[in-house]
Parts: sequence; C-alpha cells; structure tokens
Amino acid sequence: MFKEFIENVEKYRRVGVFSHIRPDGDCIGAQVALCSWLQKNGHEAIAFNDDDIAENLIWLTDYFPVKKATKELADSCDLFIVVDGNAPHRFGTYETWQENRRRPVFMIDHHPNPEDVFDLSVSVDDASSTCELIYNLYKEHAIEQIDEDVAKALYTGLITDTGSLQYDSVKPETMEAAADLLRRGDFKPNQVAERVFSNQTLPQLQLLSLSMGTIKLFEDNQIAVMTVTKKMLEDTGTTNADTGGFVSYPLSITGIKAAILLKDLDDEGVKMSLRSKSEVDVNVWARELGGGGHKKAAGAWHPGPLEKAIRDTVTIGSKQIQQLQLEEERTI
Ligand SMILES: [Mn+2]
Repeated sequence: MFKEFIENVEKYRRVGVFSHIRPDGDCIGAQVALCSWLQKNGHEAIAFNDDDIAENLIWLTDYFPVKKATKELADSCDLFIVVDGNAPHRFGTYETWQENRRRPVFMIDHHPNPEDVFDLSVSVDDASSTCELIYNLYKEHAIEQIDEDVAKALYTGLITDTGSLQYDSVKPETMEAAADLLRRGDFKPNQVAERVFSNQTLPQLQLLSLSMGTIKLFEDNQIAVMTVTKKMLEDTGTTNADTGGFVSYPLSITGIKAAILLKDLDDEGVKMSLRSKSEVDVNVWARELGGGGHKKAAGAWHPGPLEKAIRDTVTIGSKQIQQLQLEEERTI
C-alpha cells in the first residue's frame, strides 16, 4: 500500500503536512503520527491546520505541534502531504500556498471519489480511518518506530472515526491494529477514550438537551431529524464546535436508518451532518445537495430556511429508502 509512497518521499527533506479544516481526531492523530514518522526517518516535518483544535484533542499537539500556516513556513517546504481528505478545498489556505510556488503534493486518505490532482495518492476508501492507513505505513516500513505518542495518536483516530470501533468500516485488521497500538504504546483504552469522549462541559450537555427536544421522525420512523439553532447556542453559551457527536443520538433510535443534524447558525444557510446505520447511502443524499462524504457519514449545505432544508433532505432520503425497499421486495 505504501511502497511507492516510501520510495518517493525519500527525495524530499522538508515536508509540510496538512490536515483538513474543522479538524477531528482522525486527521490530527494521523497528522501527528505521520510527522513523527517523517522526523524519525530523516525529514523535517511541519504540521499545518487553519483552524483551532478542539479542547478534547489539544493534548495530541504535545506530541507534535500543529501550526497555522504562514507564507514563510509553507514556502520553506519542498513537499506537501495532505491527510484525511482527498480534495484541495478540504485543506483551507493550502491552495493559496500552492499558488505561490508549485510543489509536489502527496495524499493519504480513506474517503471515496478522490480528486485526480495529487502527484501520489494512497487512497483506500474501505479503511476505517486515515490513522489505520498511517499504522500500515509504520507496519510496512519499520513497525518498531511506533512509540507511545504515535500509538496514542493513531488509536485516537481509530476510535473517533469508528464510533469507538463499532461502525461497519471496522474489520479484523482494524481491531488488530488497535490491539497492536495498545501493546506497543503500553496504555489502556480508557487513557485515550476518557480524554477524547469524557470531558463534556455542562453548557455542552445543556445544548444537547435542547437539541434532543427537536428530534422528529419521518418516513415511517426511518429518518430522524435533529436541529441546532443560533438561539440554542446563545441560550447555553456554546459554539458550533460543541455540537460534535450530537447526530449519533437520533441515529441510536430503534428502527432509524438515517439521521440528519441540521445547524441553522447564521445567515449563511443550514449546515447538515448525515449519518446512516443501514444500507442507506447518505453520501448520495449529500451529493444531491452539493455536499459529500462516505456512505455512512456525509455533510452538506442548504441555502435555507431551516424548514425547507428539512423538507428537501427528507424528500431525497425518502426516495432512496423507498427504492431500497422495492429492491428488497423484488429479491424475496
Ligand atoms: Mn477520517
């Protein structure tokens, strides 16, 4: 998987590694572990992200600092690597740095439909996470280079991108990677899980409570819709960053095939997170709305207002669910 990558990365000395905007545990974990790998193998590495890193992930930057890119820092790199995203716009100002001085760009990612703009791609869309891919990089190159920091960083991505190793993207290899990381890093699962998941603030829970009150079911109780409004944020003193993981609650209702979290936060329309726990492909729904992602997790944007965003998305979703039901009936 990484043979070509390893052979080619050797040609470059100073490498800028970008993770995607609005960073999550997988992109930061993968970025930190990749930068560490580069450093251990004679390169200089700089980790870039345009956005602030959430409170529950900030400890990862003790292992490797993540900086906001500046022209000077970006220009000093002779190779860029982007992780956990497969289209340039996912990496914020990254495109600006390319305009200044064109340099090779490598990509490591697990999302479907990669853009064909990279000089070298490691694109594995059935991998659980980019962190599982970076684990394979170590495995194919020099597994003994996985130290405690790298193990914890990679484990973070494994659990955050898979709902704590529950999604159907999890394969025996994913579990084996997780077990190997626990052994090599000599830590217990709760040491990472508690840092990542058990550090909610009271305002966050109050926001969750308000948002839970909005859950409505559609299409014979197969689609769940949950909303967050600007007023809810104001009433609880929270921000958009505090809505992480909310969509998993409506998805956990019995019989629900897909859940949508709609965030109506400013004048710029409605942001949507879509999740599925069935054969339903929410990537298709998101694409119809101009967004995208994975089959089980996707994002989209709607110009609004909120009620119309709900109606349009439920219409798209219902159409697909009815189609799937017809196909099922035909095969019986
Ligand atoms: Mn990911």
